Amino acid sequence: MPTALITGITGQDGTYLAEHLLSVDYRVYGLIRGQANPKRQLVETLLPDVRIVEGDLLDQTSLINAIQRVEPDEIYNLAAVSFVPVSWNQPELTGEVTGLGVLRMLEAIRVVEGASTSRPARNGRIRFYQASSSEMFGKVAVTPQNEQTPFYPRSPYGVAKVYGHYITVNYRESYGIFACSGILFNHESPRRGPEFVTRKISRAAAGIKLGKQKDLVLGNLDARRDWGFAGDYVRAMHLMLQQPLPDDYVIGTGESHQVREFADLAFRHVGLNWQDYVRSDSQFSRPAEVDHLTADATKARQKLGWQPIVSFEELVQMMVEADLKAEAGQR
Ligand code: NDP
Ligand code: GDR
Repeated sequence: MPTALITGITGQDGTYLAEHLLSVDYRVYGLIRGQANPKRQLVETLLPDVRIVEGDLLDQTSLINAIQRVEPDEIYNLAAVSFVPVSWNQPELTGEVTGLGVLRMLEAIRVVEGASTSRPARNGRIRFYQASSSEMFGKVAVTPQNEQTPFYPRSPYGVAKVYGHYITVNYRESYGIFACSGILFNHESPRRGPEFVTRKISRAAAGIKLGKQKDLVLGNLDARRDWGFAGDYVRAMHLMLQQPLPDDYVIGTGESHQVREFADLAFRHVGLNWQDYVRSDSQFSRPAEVDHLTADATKARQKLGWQPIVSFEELVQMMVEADLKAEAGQR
């Protein structure tokens, strides 16, 4: 039975990936930080078969200890400061966790596998997945974006992810570590954090429909994103680590939509006109915006045989339906 270690197990992707790996007979460990992390209970309830191991991306020794204890075949590094606006307010923390945290994971693998510049881990057992991001493309000059598109990050988060991406490539090339970088475009679900725009909209549509919320204030309604379903994207992460050679892959649907289109569909699903409830305010604007992202996932389709199943319309409906149920349950 293969063993996987997932960092970021308490996040959206961590829970879907754990479910997927358990469904294909993995032993799954999740790394949880902090002395009394309130999300630990959420993981224990939602994923009782996941074993917990303690560690923090800020603490090198804890990562070495975790790998020595778990002896994983595969490591999925999903942990990060992942909310883009936070990265302007806490740029140093973002650099430490989202950027240098990747280096610490790779160093932990290198140390445990005993690799050095004179002794590469050519037959290294541990396969590593890094959660890279379409935010690395940022201010794009080319649409759609693929593995060859240059990076132009627009936030401290995007800059930290570029470091994480290149250090992953570098440890692969320097030490022979089986390290892959998945450049994933936005993916959402009913488990998405409420601070991200899609979930903010789906919760508001449900709340307004049920008379629990009056209106919704957003930032830039014109931004375009390539939004897919998180459950589809975690399959791609797993597929990357099953290939004969490590490589980097862009993952996305190839379709982009504006924030206002997401709002339109979500409100229409509950029989309301979004323009009656949504307004835009500069408090949610960003110092530097990423205007438009669209994936060219041809390589993933051809080499991994991966393609998304859930459409944009189905995703919006799934999220609004889940929030209607959640809001009604809280009454
Ligand atoms: P979430 O924000 O939902 O989860 C982030 C996770 O990182 C949480 O489990 C959090 O744990 C953990 N974490 C934060 N700081 C530390 C730390 N110092 N040590 C250990 N763990 C820590 O993110 P998603 O699930 O949405 O995304 C997963 C990864 O994929 C992230 O790296 C994100 O940047 C990247 N990504 C996401 C995309 C998306 O659209 N969702 C697209 C492209 C990339 P805690 O509960 O303790 O805070
Ligand atoms: P993003 O996701 O920054 O793309 O990063 P987010 O949902 O936060 O923003 C998407 C776009 O919507 C615009 N927007 C708003 N965003 C938020 N959060 N709140 C608002 O009120 C609002 N109004 C408009 C934003 O300006 C932006 O253009 C996500 C994260 O998961 C990253 O970790 C990941 O790397 C990328 O997706 C790919």
